[in-house]
Amino acid sequence: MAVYRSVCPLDCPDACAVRITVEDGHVTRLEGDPDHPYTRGFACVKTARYPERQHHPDRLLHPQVRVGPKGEGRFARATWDEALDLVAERTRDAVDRYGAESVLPYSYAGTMGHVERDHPLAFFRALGASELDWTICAATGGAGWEANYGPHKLATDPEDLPHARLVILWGIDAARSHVHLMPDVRAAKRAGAFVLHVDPYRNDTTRVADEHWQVAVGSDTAVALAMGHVILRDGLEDRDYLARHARGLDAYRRAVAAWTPARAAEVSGLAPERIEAVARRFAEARAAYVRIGYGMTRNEGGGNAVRAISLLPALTGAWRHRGGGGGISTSGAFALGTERTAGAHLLRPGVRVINQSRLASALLEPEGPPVAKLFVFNSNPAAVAPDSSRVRAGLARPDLFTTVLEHFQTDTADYADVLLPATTFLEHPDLYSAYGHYHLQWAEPVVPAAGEARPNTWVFRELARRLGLDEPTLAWSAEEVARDLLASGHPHLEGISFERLREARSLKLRLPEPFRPYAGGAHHADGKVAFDPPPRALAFEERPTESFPLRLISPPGSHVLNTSMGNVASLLEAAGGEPRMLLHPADAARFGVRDGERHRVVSAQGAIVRRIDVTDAAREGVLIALGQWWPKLAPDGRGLNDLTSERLTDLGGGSSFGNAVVRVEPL
Ligand SMILES: Nc1nc2c(c(=O)[nH]1)N[C@H]1C(S)=C(S)[C@@H](COP(=O)(O)OP(=O)(O)OC[C@H]3O[C@@H](n4cnc5c(=O)[nH]c(N)nc54)[C@H](O)[C@@H]3O)O[C@H]1N2
Ligand SMILES: Nc1nc2c(c(=O)[nH]1)N[C@H]1C(S)=C(S)[C@@H](COP(=O)(O)OP(=O)(O)OC[C@H]3O[C@@H](n4cnc5c(=O)[nH]c(N)nc54)[C@H](O)[C@@H]3O)O[C@H]1N2
Ligand code: SF4
Ligand SMILES: [Mo]
Repeated sequence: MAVYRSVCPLDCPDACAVRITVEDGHVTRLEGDPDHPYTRGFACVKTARYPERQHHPDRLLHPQVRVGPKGEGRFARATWDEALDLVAERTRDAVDRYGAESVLPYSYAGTMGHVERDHPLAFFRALGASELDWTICAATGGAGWEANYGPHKLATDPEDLPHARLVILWGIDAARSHVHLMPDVRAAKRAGAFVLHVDPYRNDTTRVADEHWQVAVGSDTAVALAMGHVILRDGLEDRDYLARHARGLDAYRRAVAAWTPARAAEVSGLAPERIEAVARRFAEARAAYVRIGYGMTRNEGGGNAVRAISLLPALTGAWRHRGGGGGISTSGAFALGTERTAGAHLLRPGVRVINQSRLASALLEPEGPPVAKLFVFNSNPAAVAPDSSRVRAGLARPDLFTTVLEHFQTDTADYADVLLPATTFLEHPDLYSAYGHYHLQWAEPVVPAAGEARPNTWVFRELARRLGLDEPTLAWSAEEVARDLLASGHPHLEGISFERLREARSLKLRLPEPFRPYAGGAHHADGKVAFDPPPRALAFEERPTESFPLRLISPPGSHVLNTSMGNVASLLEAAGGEPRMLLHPADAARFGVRDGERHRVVSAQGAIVRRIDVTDAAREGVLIALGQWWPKLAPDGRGLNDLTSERLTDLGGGSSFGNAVVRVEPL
């Protein structure tokens, strides 16, 4: 038996340092690293089950080539040479016939490792393929943040959070989606901080809160502007901070004048006195901390919501106080030299960019050349991309050639022409940054690859060779990629050599001491926080109607991570055996919903069958879907995204999963 160190690769802000127990070549245990200052000895319930996923009997072990119709998922075993020769030949065909932009990589965050996630992009850029704009998750929130603060998202160091005097968890279910934040929230609370949770869904995170604002979906901008209204009306702003570090305050002042707490109360359903009281408390606390989640970014007004909320700590100068400020992501501090490893130097000017949230349209109604060659890795678009029935129709196109590189035969893999087995984080080395803390990590393989599984980077190196791409960076090893990433020369990486990182496995960034991001202004060219143009509380275009009276949202499932753990039996069982939704008793009475039974949920895009639990944990008017399941493992074989549309958000061109309006019918 041996215990090795590794890093959880899942798309989660915590990027945990983990300890892996290996017995006779088998991974038998995964635990949080007790010595890591952020992980502090615990992993989450999902990843603790990774050994079951690692040795799952359904792991893909060999390359395969489709034999049945697309979507049926019947394959015959092939050798790597046969499979890669075929993929190379069909890629060359597509390029010859329609130009290189007919090739599209579809990837996202199956692994957050910079080697296995980002380096493959260099292959596609060397080829001149269409670019994929990563909009499915963080684009709206990022665009909102950057509109205020400029590039490079920074956040208060979570390790300073215990010093906050007031904590707002806004549109985040941290007890599920960011579990390692919770000990620090509790520490702040023990030291006397007031904790507010803002979420239409009363969940595990709400339990630590002193107060819960069960707001209407999409009403956050109005509420945050009303808080700004109270702060300015009562003269509670930090005038010195604003004079030095803000621009556009006059425009903001005029905009919030219209947003009285009474008006915000009408939109949000909150009592105006609660908005008044918390706004004053927020300013008076000085060290007020607002952790913004992605929940409120997943609708058509999400970018403005992030802007309105994240201006509050600037308005009161909270950034200047230890533990104050907040954030949506720490990712901007890592300052890795990603340009060459991801092939930015190979990008052709004007190359077609395809928005990932509109995959269905890109496949079915392309602007420009058709997508003839699709390459999917680190993602499961047949499940996670909006408007799945159209995504499936696109994937079923007979003239499309699709390669899928995966651990398992997902719903997406069922549509592959060539299905290739990928290694897991326990089988390949990688470098990890984080979006919830400031530790950089390196991990090495702890077990040999299952069957003939290969790293993504190996596959693209082989394809580059077959396609005659002689760009030298494409042949880089993981270590060469890591060395180049670390060589950006940014002060945060000073003294972090590859050798030191390999030895230590985890090193905290060299942040200025004390670390008070935005205390001295923002990253716009003029160094100011931008209050202009003021955030706008938009009336949604898509509103509940008589036919579709309920808003559908999909907070994180406690036992799954997107669809990545979606075939781990013990987790599915712990999550209730099948996907579930929650509905308020008043809505249940209105629509004839019987507690715990299956119903049909219908939107303008499609219909699925789900079991619905009746509970006032859901806000009235909101149907809550708990976590994403593999469509083919749901009772009706359909996924949540049969109900969602390709509508984009107000900023960043993001997906709008929380925008859908639906009705519920008896079966
Ligand atoms: N257990 C678990 N953890 C995860 C994931 C998972 O699937 N499962 N996914 C990971 C990924 S990829 C991501 S991006 C993060 C996302 O994690 P979070 O940042 O927590 O974001 P969401 O999951 O989108 O939603 C968070 C909360 O926002 C609420 N919400 C929805 N609409 C609104 C609104 O209009 N206003 C307000 N105020 N709240 C709203 C939801 O009810 C939910 O409780 O979690 C990561 N961690
Ligand atoms: N309705 C609705 N849809 C949503 C959301 C929602 O809240 N509601 N959330 C959205 C969000 S926040 C996100 S981030 C996306 C997530 O979308 P994705 O990034 O597609 O995440 P997963 O569904 O977890 O699928 C990741 C896949 O990558 C594979 N994988 C993991 N590691 C590797 C590797 O090293 N190599 C290869 N080749 N494959 C690997 C896994 O096996 C898994 O099948 O979904 C979005 N979709
Ligand atoms: S999913 Fe998040 S909390 Fe769970 S082990 Fe991975 S990084 Fe840690
Ligand atoms: Mo995400």
